[in-house]
Amino acid sequence: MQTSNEDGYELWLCYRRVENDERLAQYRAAINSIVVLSTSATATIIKNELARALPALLDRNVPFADKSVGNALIVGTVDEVARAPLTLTLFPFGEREHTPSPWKGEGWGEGGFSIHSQQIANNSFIVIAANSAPAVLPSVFHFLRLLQTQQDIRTLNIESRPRIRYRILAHWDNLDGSIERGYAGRSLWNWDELPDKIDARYHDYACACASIGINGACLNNVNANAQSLTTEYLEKTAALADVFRPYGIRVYLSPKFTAPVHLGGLSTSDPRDAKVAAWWKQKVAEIYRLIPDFGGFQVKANSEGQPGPQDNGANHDDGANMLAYALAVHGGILLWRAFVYDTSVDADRANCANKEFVPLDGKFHPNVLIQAKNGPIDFQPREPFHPLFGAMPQTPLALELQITQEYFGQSKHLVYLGGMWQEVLHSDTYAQGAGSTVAKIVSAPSNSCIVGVANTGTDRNWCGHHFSQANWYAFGRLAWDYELRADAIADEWIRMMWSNDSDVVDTLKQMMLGSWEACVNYMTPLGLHHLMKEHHHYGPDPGFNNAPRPDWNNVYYHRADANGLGFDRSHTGSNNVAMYHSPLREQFDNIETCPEKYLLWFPDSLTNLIKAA
Ligand code: GCW
Repeated sequence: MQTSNEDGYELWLCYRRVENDERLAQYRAAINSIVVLSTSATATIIKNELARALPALLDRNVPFADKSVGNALIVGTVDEVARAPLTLTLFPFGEREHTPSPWKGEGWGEGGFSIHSQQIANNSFIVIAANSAPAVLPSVFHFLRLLQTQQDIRTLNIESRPRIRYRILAHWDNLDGSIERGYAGRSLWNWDELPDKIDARYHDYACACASIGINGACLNNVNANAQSLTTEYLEKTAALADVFRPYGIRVYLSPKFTAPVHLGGLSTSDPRDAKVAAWWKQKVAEIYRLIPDFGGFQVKANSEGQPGPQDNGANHDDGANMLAYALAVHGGILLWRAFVYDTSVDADRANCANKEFVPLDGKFHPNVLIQAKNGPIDFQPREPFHPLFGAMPQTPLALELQITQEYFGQSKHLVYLGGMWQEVLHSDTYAQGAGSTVAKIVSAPSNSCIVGVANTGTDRNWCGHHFSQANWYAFGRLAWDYELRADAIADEWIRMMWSNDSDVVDTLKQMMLGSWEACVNYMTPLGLHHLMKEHHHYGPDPGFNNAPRPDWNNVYYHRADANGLGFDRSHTGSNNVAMYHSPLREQFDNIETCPEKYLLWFPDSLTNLIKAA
């Protein structure tokens, strides 16, 4: 099927005839037939995708064969390739990586794959060999990407493996079909029709995720509804998990912390209460009976009105460990969000999470990850990295990014976020000396996780705007490999989505690559932040001063008065700078050395300047 993908439905998985004649001839010569060795459920998906892609790209029929005869594409796991009736040699990568992973069950080594060219007699083969069945699908998409972007495939020698183990899309989808901070229609999950009716779109969603290496989806809003844990809803979730499984995607849920009261009829949700722990243990066991590969929970507790352990005088570690314990026996993880800002803890919201969580370092069960947003306030157009990264050396930290453009003009503004995420990932925390980047902390060789708040919905083009798709794409690509550059990701997305024509590529790339900085400049320049209109967060409202608590007011953040503007987080102010390691804390503290982009975020800047003048 060859389409123009004008409505955007096919995302970056649209396959157009290769425009470059020389490349087209090369691809036609290299791929006379396809041999899919896998027999897993994923094999059908792979075959369907190759049957859709290759005839369209090559503009001619490419038959499937049981064994290779001529120049062929061979696809399978390392084991399958080794057993295949072919005289193929196995490549070093396959052998090296085919060792037990550091984790029980699926490890990131199992997510790896290689794509190698081999010459046997007069025949050439392209062998795609993945370390496990779920990894075969992403590896096939990697190969298709080479063709979509018109790369030279004569001598392939590619090895790839994810740098982060859990790569999850978090959907802030409510059970009534609405989406918190969603700008692309309704929720993709039709809870009323599940589990009986399986929308074909669920498959297309999973396929798109698998194509960029995403391996998890948290289905419901972190502002959770206890109903999602009822048997009725778990059966619906199980139906989605069944769809996603062959695509290598596990489902996660956001539980309501007070579910034992709402659903279990208990009088308390205190995590230290044995009856509460027993209720969760049973609930989690029920989930795993229905969904044997359930990923785990993502919890928002004691944050913005959500219940949590502190309501009963317990703390985050009590709550997290109780849930983590219930999940651990089944291999699940617990993502406990650090998005807390109780201003009785500290008047500066940027200080709150560190004050609550740093003292708990080392107290969490091994399957707990503390999940922090990229910055300490709230997904603003520009923030410095969250000082929790580098402050909890004994605890795995997950990085949460927001793909949906809540504070970025939503689905109306073209803002490509790849550059921002690259900046965050490569920020040096100096926690263990130079080179302790956020990326390194997040990808530590224990549990590692990155979460992106999804921008998908029922709009025909999935994301509300074709260009917003690039952010879903960039999240997946960076989650797989944070060493990829944002401009290279934009380049490949444009080629796959729009065209390989150099004018198109150059023009669109220029628009995309300049868009984040432009957004920062027209929305929150020099580190100003939280100026958007309350509730919907679209457009400016710097004068807003009517919120029920001071830190929900915009004037609280910019502090503009007759003397200047900006939030003083220096040692003369909230001393947030002290939460960063040297030399950053000194650098941020001083107006002379603070990077201009944070001038109104950290130092007592303009006030000082004016006083000095
Ligand atoms: O950015 C804020 C959003 C809330 C969101 C919250 C969070 C899900 O405005 O809508 O709630 O962050 O991350 O929990």
